[in-house]
Amino acid sequence: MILEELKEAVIEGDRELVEELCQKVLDEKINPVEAVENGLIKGIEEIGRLWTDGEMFLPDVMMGADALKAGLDILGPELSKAKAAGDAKEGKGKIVIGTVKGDIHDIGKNIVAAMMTAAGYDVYDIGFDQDAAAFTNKAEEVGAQIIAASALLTTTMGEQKELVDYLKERGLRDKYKVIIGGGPTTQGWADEIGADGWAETANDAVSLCNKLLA
Ligand code: B12
Repeated sequence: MILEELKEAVIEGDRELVEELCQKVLDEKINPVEAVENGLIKGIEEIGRLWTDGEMFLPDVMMGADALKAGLDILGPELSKAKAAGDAKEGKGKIVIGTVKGDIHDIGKNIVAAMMTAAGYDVYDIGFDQDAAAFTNKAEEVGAQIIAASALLTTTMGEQKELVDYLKERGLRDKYKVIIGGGPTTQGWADEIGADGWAETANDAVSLCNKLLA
């Protein structure tokens, strides 16, 4: 099964094989959303487990992440097309997304951004290691409705609170819906810091945006 092969290729950190398999996904018209969720993500999740258990080391984790990203480069644009044929409407709203200051994890953020784009949102991705001012300035510049902040480390999730506080201090809090996500975050954390929403997966992130802007 190609999805299982994709997962294994990510775990092996075999970039060329991941690219080859992703091309095959497109050629054989396999649903790219499925390939991302049940192939690429499953692979990096397994890497996370192996790393935690001390069965894999940082260089191999990095190779796996690189292989996944190469696959996402191929499938990302197709996610948009796959959905565009369905229910997506153009110009649903503008979303600024990024990973918070001190945090370089951007795989989850990239997947969320791709799904949001696929759903018809205009997505402005400011990248990783971005402080509250960077999120805010971009949102002001493009006239966004939603600011989405990703954090993967317990040591950086506090930056999500910084963002909410930063907006409050500048009298901008009511102007934007702030949503958060990433490994260590929860709905409870979102409530605690006064964010407008939290989601566990990229699909749920899209549903959350739809709900917030309805
Ligand atoms: C890949 C990876 C890396 C790669 C990152 C590559 C990259 N470009 O992103 C590399 C090797 C560089 C790396 C580095 C580090 N990492 Co790392 N890394 C991971 C790993 C294995 C996978 C993360 C991932 O991509 N998951 C797959 C994606 C799809 O899932 P996700 O990010 O959670 O995103 C999904 C949802 O959360 C949600 N979502 C995500 N963002 C958002 C945003 C919004 C708004 C919403 C609504 C939803 C949403 O949707 C996504 C799709 O479904 C995790 C293990 C794990 N269990 O998560 C560790 C992990 C996150 N890393 C960890 C650590 C400790 C580090 C380092 C500090 C290690 C070190 N000693 O140097 C450094 C950090 C450097 C830094 N300053 O950021 C720890 C964090 C522990 C903690 N609780 O704080 C983890 C949990 C591993 C572990 N068990 O110890 N890492």
